[in-house]
Amino acid sequence: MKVNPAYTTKEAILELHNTPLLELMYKAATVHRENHDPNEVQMSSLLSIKTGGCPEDCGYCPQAARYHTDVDTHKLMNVDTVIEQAKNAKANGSSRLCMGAAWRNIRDNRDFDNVIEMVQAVNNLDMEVCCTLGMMTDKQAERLKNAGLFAYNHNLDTSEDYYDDIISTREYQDRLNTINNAKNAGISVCSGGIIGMGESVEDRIGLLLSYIKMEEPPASIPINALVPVEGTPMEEQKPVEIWDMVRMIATTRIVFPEAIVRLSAGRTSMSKEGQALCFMAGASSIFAGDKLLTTPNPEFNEDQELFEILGLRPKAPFKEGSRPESKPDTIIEEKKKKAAEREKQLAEARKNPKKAKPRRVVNVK
Ligand code: SAM
Ligand code: DTB
Ligand code: SF4
Repeated sequence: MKVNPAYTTKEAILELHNTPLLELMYKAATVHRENHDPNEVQMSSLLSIKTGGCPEDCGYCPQAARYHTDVDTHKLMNVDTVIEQAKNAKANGSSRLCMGAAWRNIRDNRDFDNVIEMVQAVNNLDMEVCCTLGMMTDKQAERLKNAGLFAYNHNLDTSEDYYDDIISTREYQDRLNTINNAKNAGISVCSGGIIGMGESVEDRIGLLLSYIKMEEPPASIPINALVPVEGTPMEEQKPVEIWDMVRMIATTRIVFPEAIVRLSAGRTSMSKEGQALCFMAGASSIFAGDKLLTTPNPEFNEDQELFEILGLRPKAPFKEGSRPESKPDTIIEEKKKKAAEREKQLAEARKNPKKAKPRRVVNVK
């Protein structure tokens, strides 16, 4: 994804960000039209496949176990429920499904095998599959890619300078490593941030600078407005002003002309007019459905109305890159083979109890 050569330094981006608003929007709308169809907006659905009980301390997050929020903890969803939810999302116009887990990192266990099966199944529904599962190694990224994962979401959230004020249980560099692992496996990177956490404008620009420094900036950049949740350290944060959101979206659009800029969390506090300004400023995707991961999102009907008023069309899947092939997963296949062998041996033992190998008796003295 290209970086706009006119805006690669902190000073230049800061000046751009602080341009009179209508001028900034005009610039962003122009860049948007040169690179995207302004009447197309991708609808992407979120699904929390494992909710709450997370060991991390991200100050904004209602799913961190250490904060006392109303979030109910759930273990991993089963594959059939995910398929049902994905079909629903697709029927309602979503071309992408983003599955989120409240994990610090992916672990190589049965749960991850199940996620692999979810990715295969949703990819087979002809939807872009995105996952956000916390930190990920290069091998895990390869397994997900092989299963048909289209994108991996892993946010830097804010500037490197402000990061330590928000999270202490993992480093900025850990996040950069995960993003790199996704990229190296050939997975499209989705990474962005949150505004309204008490950061300065310089921090917002600092987030963009972190992406500029990358060999390959993300194909997708979600801009979230903080959803202040009771029980989290950020419960008292003032709601983000729509003007701040528009400025951040417009600046991101101009700096990364080709990326998909996503108008993400926080839409329930925005008017239709405010959201229209965000689309004008270059946002080309929303999260659809009445729930984000754990917090509310506008109702389906409200978004339908918004699309109708503005003459927007939902975007088809795989307009940026072809659908990955879902290949069999060698680890799951190997486990299935072993289980089948065990089953065969047990069946034989039941048929010929005499021939069956005697069980080893351990003498206990
Ligand atoms: N546990 C994984 C991780 O942190 O990478 C994936 C799930 S996590 C909930 C995904 C992203 O949601 C976070 O990086 C953050 O940017 C966003 N998020 C979480 N809580 C939020 C809130 N209250 N308001 C806005 N965005 C939020
Ligand atoms: C992103 O940047 N925003 C989405 C998605 N990526 C995973 C998540 C927003 C979560 C908002 C808080 C919640 O609902 O728990
Ligand atoms: Fe856990 Fe992700 Fe929430 Fe941080 S943002 S507490 S890692 S679920």
